Amino acid sequence: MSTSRLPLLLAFALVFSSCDATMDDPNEVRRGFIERIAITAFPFTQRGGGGWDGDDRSPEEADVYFRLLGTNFPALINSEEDGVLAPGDSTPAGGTYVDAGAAVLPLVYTLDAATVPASDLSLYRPLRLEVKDDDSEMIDEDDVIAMSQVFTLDDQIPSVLPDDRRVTFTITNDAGTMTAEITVRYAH
Ligand SMILES: [Ca+2]
Ligand SMILES: [Ca+2]
Ligand SMILES: [Ca+2]
Repeated sequence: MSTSRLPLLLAFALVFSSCDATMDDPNEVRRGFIERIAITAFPFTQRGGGGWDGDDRSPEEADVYFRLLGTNFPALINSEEDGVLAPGDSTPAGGTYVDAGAAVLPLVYTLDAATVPASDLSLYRPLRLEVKDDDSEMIDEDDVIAMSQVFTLDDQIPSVLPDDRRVTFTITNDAGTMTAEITVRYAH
């Protein structure tokens, strides 16, 4: 190789490496798409020890869906109403695990950005995950099983982003009785 070409090759190498750095730079991230929420633990009984349906009928296990809340109502995402898929769902609607106990953990909900537009989120929006028991056939309103601590997607960006920009992080409630893993695909 002629030595006269070396500076040119070095210049190309620098250009390509700086492109890579830009693509993977966490500072370039602007939005996050929530793709998956997996509830890995939640209280199987109410504080007094009773079941979630409280009517002495069996089964008493909770009928679990989630709402993703901003600082104000209404919910940004409601898994019961917003086309969130749970395994076994035959239609895009659904999003509730009926009579969910330890045997079915984790409760996995899959969010498709095409059907759940609200899964595209600003990085700085304060968010909370609310886990609820569906009581649609009863007079009472649905029970709140657990409410997570407030988080933002910006808080969860690692210093080095993986190539596919998918990151899974864990959130919990104050009491530590509910944990959920949230998978986000970060985007520019
Ligand atoms: Ca209930
Ligand atoms: Ca039930
Ligand atoms: Ca219920």
